[in-house]
Amino acid sequence: MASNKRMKGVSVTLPVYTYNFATPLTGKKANDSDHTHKWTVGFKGFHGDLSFCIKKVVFRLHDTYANPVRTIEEPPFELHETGWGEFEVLVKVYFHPSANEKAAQLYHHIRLHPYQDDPSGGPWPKDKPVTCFLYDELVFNEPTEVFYQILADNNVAGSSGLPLRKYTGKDYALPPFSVQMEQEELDRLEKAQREVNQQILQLRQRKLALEQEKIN
Ligand code: SLL
Repeated sequence: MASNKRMKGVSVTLPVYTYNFATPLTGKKANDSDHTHKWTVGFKGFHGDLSFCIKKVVFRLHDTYANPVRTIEEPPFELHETGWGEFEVLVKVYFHPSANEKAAQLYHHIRLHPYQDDPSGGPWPKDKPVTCFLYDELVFNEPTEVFYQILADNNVAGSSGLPLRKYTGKDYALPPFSVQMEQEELDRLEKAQREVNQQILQLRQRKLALEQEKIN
């Protein structure tokens, strides 16, 4: 029978991401206030609906908002707003009491503007949402037996839930993260490490040669 005893040496990682989508306001809405964009900010995992372990998500907006603290108690854990500037949102994730876990704090930078041309080469289309996805992980160190069982029942223990292949479709609302993307990043890091090691070796040899020259 699972209990509230903590599982020594066990750690479970839940990959998650925060996101935002933004589009410029048009027509009357744009003229009636100094707000320039409508946007959505949210929090999700890769294992589908996370309400089995998450009780609520609190988004703390910039102090220029009248009520900066917004609580979302049900999935999708997302919030729709309008505004004029980019800023960092504090995303506080609260777990069900049965999890016996402290709230987790993540940060998401709300992006409103495209900082690059469209991947097709032309300027960013006016009505195309600007998106920002940030990957993060919730790590449960020594979870209670009860919580571990809940995580296992929802396929979290032992699987990252990340899609295997890179996402190449057109749905702007889907995050780009995948096992393939992670592997490509690891390959890039390994290649860079090899190059740096090579340069260190060459510099050492050069230093040695110069020292020899000095002695002779
Ligand atoms: C900036 N550092 O200066 C940022 C702050 C704050 C954005 C951006 C508030 C909307 C409202 C709003 O959009 N704040 O007034 O209700 O760009």
